[in-house]
Amino acid sequence: MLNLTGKNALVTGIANNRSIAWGIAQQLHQAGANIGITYLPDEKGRMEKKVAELVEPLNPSLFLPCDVQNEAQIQSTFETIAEKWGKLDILIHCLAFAKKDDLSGDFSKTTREGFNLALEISAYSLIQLSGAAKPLMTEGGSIVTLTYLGGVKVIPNYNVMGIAKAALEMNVRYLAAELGPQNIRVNAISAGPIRTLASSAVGGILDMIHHVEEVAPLRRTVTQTEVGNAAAFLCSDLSSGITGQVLYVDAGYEIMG
Ligand code: 0WD
Repeated sequence: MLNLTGKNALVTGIANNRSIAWGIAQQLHQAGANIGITYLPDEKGRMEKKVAELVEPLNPSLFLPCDVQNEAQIQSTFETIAEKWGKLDILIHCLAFAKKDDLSGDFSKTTREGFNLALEISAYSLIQLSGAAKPLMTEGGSIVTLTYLGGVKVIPNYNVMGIAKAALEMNVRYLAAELGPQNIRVNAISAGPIRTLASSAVGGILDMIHHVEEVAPLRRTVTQTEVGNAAAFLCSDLSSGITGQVLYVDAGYEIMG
């Protein structure tokens, strides 16, 4: 049975009730995990308030600001985990960012600044967070990140984020190779398109969703809960032999020609 009792799980990337990370946090909680949440802080504290209200039913034992562009905040997050939890078992990396201008139009117009920003937040951050998690995963662990088919195939308008996802998927393999001897597994879920704040920045996302509904074997898109269930599996002992993989949770769309 899928049981995460006694596991400490840090979930990043909850912005609102549509966030994939919210679907994941709920399923980890339901499986019995002790939950810690990080949020992206803003100057007026709006995000903190909004996310705090949303996650209250999960009774998180840690609730911390963590902007992955801020080294000090990352360090402080993991210092708090060391102090309050002692060990970490599960890390959910569920965040990405690119400027809206870089998510439509000509890919060749991507600026150096836009490229660096997208790659830093969406791909480098997995290296940073995994590096910080490594010494705390003293009983082994599971790291799960979120990727998209646009990192493997050209999807209209996904542009620079496709490059970031390609880098992210390769990060998964290199991290899995390094951390495997410590029984830390690293995997990605490649989710089908879901309407969220982040995906609404991608030009033509609704067309893509309709296309998936017509073409995918299951003739529909997937839900945050379905992604959450797959994440819970990847975080549990049921997947103990799986690392360095990209698991498609996309109603089968990826296999279609
Ligand atoms: O169709 C989709 N929605 C898919 C999303 C299909 C396949 C994959 N994904 C991926 C995304 O690329 C991302 O990696 O899933 C992950 C989660 O995205 P989401 O749930 O679609 O989007 P959202 O609810 O917006 O959560 C992403 C969050 C940010 O939200 P906003 O919209 O405020 O940028 O990532 C967080 C933030 O909470 N985030 C950061 N967290 C820490 N530091 C940072 C940062 N610098 N920047 C963004």
